[in-house]
This record gives sequence, C-alpha cells and structure tokens, in this order.
Amino acid sequence: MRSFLWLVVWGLLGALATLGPATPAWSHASLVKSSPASGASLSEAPSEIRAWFSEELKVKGSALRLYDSHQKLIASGGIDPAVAKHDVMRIAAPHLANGAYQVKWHAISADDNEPKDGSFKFSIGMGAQMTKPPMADVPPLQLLAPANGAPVKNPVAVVVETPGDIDRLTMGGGMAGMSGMDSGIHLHILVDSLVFMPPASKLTKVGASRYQYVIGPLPAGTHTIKVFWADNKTHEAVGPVHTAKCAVSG
Ligand SMILES: [Cu+2]
Repeated sequence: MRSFLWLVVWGLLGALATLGPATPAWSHASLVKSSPASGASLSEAPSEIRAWFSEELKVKGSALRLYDSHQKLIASGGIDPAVAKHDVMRIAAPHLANGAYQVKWHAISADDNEPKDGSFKFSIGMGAQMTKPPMADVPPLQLLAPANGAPVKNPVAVVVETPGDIDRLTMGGGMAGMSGMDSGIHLHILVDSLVFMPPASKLTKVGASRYQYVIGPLPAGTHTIKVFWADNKTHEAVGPVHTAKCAVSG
C-alpha cells in the first residue's frame, strides 16, 4: 500500500514537472462586471467602486486603481474582505469631481498566481458639462515661440505670454494636483496629439508675462504646437487655440 502511494506521488510530481511553470490560459481571472459599469455616464459620484471577477483572487498583489483624465492616481483598493470568496475588489471612493475616470485592475488568480490586467472607464456629470457655456473670464494668451513655420532645434522651447497669474492658471505641482486651480482653467500645451499640462514650477519666466516650457527632444520633422486654456473639469479648450507649425531639425 505504501509503495503504491509513493508511486502516485512520484507520478504527480512527474506530471507537474512536465507541465512546467506554464499555466493554461483559461485559469486567468477575468472581470465579470463592475459598478459603475464600464462606460457608465453618471450624474452623481459613486460612493464606492466594485469589480467582480470570475474566480478567487490572491489578496496580496491584487489591486484596483482609480485614475483621473490626466492618468493621475486618485485612489486605490483591493480585495473586499467582506466577501469571503475573495473574488470582489473594491475602492472606497473619495469625493470625486465631475470628469472622466479610468479604473485599472490587476488580478492575481489564487489558484495559480497568474496575473491579469484590465481596465474600465466611467464618467461623472459629463452630460451637464457639455452644455455648459464656455467661461467668460479667460485671460489673454499668446504663443510667441516657436514662430509659425520657423525651423527649431531640440529641445523645443515653447514661450507663451499672458498677463494672468500663472500660479493659478496651471496644474499644481506634485501632490497639490488641481487643488490650487481656483481659476477654473489651466494651461495646455499640445505637441501633435501629446498633451502637456505644465505646473507653474516647470515654467521659466523669460520676460514680463512671458513663460518658457522646454519640450523634447522631439523627433526630427514637422510638429504642430498648440497652446490654450483648458477647462479644469473637461480639459477642453476654453477660448482661442494658438497654433504654430515648426520644423525640428533633429
Ligand atoms: Cu488638462
């Protein structure tokens, strides 16, 4: 009897060794549903965010993270300890402003430690935002450099001019986030389709009401640079968009 058991054990070990570390794809955890639902457009902020998975997850390492439209981490959470099966993750959401959000999940299967990632999006109060008229009080803004059509060298120095208070018209630095942006708008610099929202600390004063932001190195070729004031919530342009095409010489 004893030798028979040993044979079974050795047989199992042999089978495992043959399989190696590879695990079948069907054992990966997948998102079953979420609250808010993927793509949901809410009129009010949710009190929590929940995500249900197809199987039990490891408590350690599995995570749910909430990002705003700037890809800034707003809140994070993990396995809901109140659900015994450990297949639900949860974020006790902080007070969320109107805007677009993305929830990224990292789920580690409890049975085989296989990680899987995914995400879903939702928005709050965006329907109302769309119909909101643009802000009346927008300070003047000019794009001084690069000049339209001018050849430029890397890195590219973008110079803007505004009489406005730049500290109140830019993203707050670091942890300050958008808390100091009482003006309701902030500076956007667009290079082709890439958005920069430089905080005041990243702007160099290069003259009265003139501020420089250095970008790059950019790939050689023609790039379109745009500067404008953007709404703090929608990040859409408020007021005129100033555009310059410049040829970067590598
Ligand atoms: Cu923005």
